[in-house]
Amino acid sequence: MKILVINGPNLNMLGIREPDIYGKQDFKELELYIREAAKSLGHDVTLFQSNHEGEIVDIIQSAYGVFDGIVINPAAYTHTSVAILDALKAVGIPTVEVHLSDISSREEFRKFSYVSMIAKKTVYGLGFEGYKKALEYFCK
Ligand code: CA2
Repeated sequence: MKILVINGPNLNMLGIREPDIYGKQDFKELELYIREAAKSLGHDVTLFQSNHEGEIVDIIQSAYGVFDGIVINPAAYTHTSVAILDALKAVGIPTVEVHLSDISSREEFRKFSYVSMIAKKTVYGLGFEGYKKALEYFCK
């Protein structure tokens, strides 16, 4: 399947700080992991990362009629962005949400996710492996 993987703000800084929460590996290693996981599952994957909410809305809109599925880690926008939720609703592309950390056991503000309102599945607390689990959803 054609899958668009979107990573949100600050994920490009992985490995630089907070290794206890997000692990020691950097963003390049995450992208390599996602590419290899997608290949092993037979998916055609496109990767996108942005620190800007509007750019994430734009890439979701441009996915309409092009991609069969979206895997998204909206990062901090998870907890704030009605715009990203609305874009996902607008395109109607099946979406799986991923978080590296266990957002259910961190600060109160991380427990709520707008994207979870539309996501077919949410995977959290599994580190890089969460992206593979998300890609596996599209093998069904
Ligand atoms: O656990 C996740 O994947 C998050 O989506 C990561 C976001 C956070 O705002 C969400 O609540 C949960 C943060 C992305 C990266 O943040 C960094 C912080 C310090 C050093 C490097 C990256």
